[in-house]
Amino acid sequence: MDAKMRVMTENPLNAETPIERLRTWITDNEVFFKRNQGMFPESPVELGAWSLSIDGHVDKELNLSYEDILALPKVVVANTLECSGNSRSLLKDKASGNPWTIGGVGNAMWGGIWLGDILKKAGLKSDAKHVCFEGFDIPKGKAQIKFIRSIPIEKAMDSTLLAYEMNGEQLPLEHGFPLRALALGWTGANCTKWLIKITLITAPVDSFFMDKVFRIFQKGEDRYSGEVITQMPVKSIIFQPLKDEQFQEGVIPIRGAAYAGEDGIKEVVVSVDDGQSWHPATLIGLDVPYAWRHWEYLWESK
Ligand SMILES: Nc1nc2c(c(=O)[nH]1)N[C@H]1C(S)=C(S)[C@@H](COP(=O)(O)O)O[C@H]1N2
Ligand SMILES: [Mo]
Repeated sequence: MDAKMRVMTENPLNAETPIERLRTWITDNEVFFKRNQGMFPESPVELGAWSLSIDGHVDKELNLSYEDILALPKVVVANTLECSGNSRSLLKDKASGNPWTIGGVGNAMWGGIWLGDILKKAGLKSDAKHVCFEGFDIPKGKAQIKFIRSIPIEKAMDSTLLAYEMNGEQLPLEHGFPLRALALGWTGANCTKWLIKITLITAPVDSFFMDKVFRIFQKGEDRYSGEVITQMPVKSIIFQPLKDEQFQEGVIPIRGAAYAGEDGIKEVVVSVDDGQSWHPATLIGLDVPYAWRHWEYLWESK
């Protein structure tokens, strides 16, 4: 792994992208943020020994080899992925968890197949309402709690990818080799890595990672009563200048990326006086579904 990543924990590996490396529209694989609840194998699984099973409320159970997956129509799509804990360390109210600054997000081109294509092959029973994903990473700690989560059938049929390539390379080990889910525009927790099993179920899965975490709730509230985190809400990060960087008076470039999950970005405004006045930024670079939009504001300071 690139030594320049900011490693928060080693076992399991949790590391954020150095801020300067967020400045390209595509985030390089070697510095793309890595977020793990459990331990993944130190070396890649033998592809011959790997398969993906699809079971539960389907007409026909499937067991697909890596070759079967490669034989399906390939798509390559952009997707900005963010951990829902990103920017946590910048909150005024302290929140527990990995102390992300703004590097828990990245944008990549992902190659793979539509999950909907496989689900159509399996045939959905009429009561199949949620799609549950299981990876083969090993839970950490005594509790042995696996990272198990599900997404609604509509999202699974409409815009969820099973990816085996990341930025033109084979999906890296840390990012879920050989296959991961990507619910496009939804937070990282909806994108299970190291997939081995997909189960069609009738309601959201009853699991620790569905019920106790990745929900929106306030301090002191019952976690289970909170809404499950799905799409990424609108947000912008600033990756230039860096925090505490000093300038002479003159033109100071302010640059960042804005993203809104399944929605596009229409405009970005910037304030350099604590919100008293706002200035339109220029949107730059590619404008592609599910990908962040880069922007720039040239601040003429005096
Ligand atoms: N199997 C498995 N999938 C997982 C996780 C995990 O711990 N195990 N972590 C999730 C979380 S919380 C995030 S933010 C993303 C991070 O993806 P990345 O490490 O490829 O950036 O993976 C998700 N998928
Ligand atoms: Mo996450």
